[in-house]
Amino acid sequence: ISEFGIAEALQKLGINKINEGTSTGLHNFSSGEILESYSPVDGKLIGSVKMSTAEDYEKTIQVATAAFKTFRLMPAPQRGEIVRQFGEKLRQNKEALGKLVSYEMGKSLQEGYGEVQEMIDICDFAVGLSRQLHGLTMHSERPGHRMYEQYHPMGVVGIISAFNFPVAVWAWNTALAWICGDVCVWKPSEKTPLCGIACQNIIAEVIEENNLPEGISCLINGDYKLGELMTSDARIPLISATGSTRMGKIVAQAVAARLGKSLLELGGNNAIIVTPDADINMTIIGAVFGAVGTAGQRCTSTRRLIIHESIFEKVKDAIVSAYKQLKIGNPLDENNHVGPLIDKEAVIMYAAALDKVVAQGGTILVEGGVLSGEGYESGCYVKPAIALAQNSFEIVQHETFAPVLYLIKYSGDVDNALEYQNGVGQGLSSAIMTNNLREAERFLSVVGSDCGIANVNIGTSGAEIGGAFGGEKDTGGGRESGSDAWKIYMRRQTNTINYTTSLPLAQGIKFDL
Ligand code: UN1
Repeated sequence: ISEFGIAEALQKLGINKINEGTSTGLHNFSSGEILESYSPVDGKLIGSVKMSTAEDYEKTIQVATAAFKTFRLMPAPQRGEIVRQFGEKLRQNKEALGKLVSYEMGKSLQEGYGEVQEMIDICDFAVGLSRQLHGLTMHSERPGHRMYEQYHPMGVVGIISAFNFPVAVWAWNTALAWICGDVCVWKPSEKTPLCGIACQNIIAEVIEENNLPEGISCLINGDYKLGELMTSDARIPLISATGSTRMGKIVAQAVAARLGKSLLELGGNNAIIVTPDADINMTIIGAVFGAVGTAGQRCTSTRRLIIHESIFEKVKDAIVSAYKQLKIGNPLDENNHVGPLIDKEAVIMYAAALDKVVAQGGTILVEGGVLSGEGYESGCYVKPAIALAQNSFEIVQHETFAPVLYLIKYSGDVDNALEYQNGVGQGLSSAIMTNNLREAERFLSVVGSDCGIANVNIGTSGAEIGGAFGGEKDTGGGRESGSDAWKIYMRRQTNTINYTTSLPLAQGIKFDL
């Protein structure tokens, strides 16, 4: 471990052997059971976290609710200054946090650093936005009246995040929520609890240095039961949840039952359409990174390549030979392309998907398998696999969170490819590889991709923070990060002001007393 500087990283981030899983920024406490975090990289215990009980949760929500009462009074640009300082701390901790992300989650070191970079980027974005929380002004139909809208802070934002982006997704939500004047309560994935502790330690410094109300950033740790406390809690007006479609449906129903708002970022089943006019070299780079990056555990990972029959053999041969170059191993070693899956459960799902695609009529083009022996002791390393499949196979319709890529052949024009592309439950990310303007525009048009993200000559993963991130259908419909995604963190108020001495009614209604 020491050769990768993990021990130093843990020390820099204030991670102990046993950590309190509940934090209100200035106080850390917890009375629950111990959750151990093992690295998928080498199978070793990294550290433990004491989980939050229902009582710990209750204390936390009370502190958060109280913090909101003062934090909402701070002018938005001053809140932006707090986020700016948080971004600075992230810059100072980029190496340590990136290493922890890589070691606890298993993504490559470059991707670990990239994730921290996304946090820094969203902080910068939020700082500028803190002076731009604009509402519109409208022309009133009544003389001597003025109409406008304003956005007010909403309250406590509950964040439930997934293991695959253990730090960035939290930052996308918090950086925006904070400039909007909200306070946050975060439940990270049970699979990456130490990343949560590290982030909370970083923001706690900013809270302390600025004498901010304790509770603007809270951390809780626990399983789905803690999530249920959050989703059913009317003191949390917005729940932002990232994870599986199955989890999202449970969250959405619980939040809707109390008429709360939810922001859902759920599964993807992302495809790249490769047309006869595609640049094959670009296609291969985009497809391979999309399919094997983060070991296929991004919600934007490329799961399907929909290839025109006229170039099918050429693309197939090129991608099969590219897969032969892939080095699988310790993700902290920058010579490796593919790290481990998150845990053994994920390995079982990966293996089951490969069995299923064969049982359902598919053909394996690049053999999968679980690796064993030196360097693979954790049992979480698998070979990225490729199968020839039909879009209609049940397994192809399903999001398998692993490096399994399906090649699907289409004939005729791009509309046939679009039918496959859109013919799945999920609607997160999509891409077309083509130099043909007509095909590209068709793909982006109203009859084109039905996804929240549609790219031309770029793969499906690796979105920048400046755009709104999210998707339709089973992906849940939420948008976070850039563009105007901030609006969901605020409540909109329409104001009409009458500066005359009479009271005319709208719609010309007469009401004489
Ligand atoms: C996710 O997988 O949950 O587009 C988010 C990307 C990243 C975010 C992925 N910026 O791949």
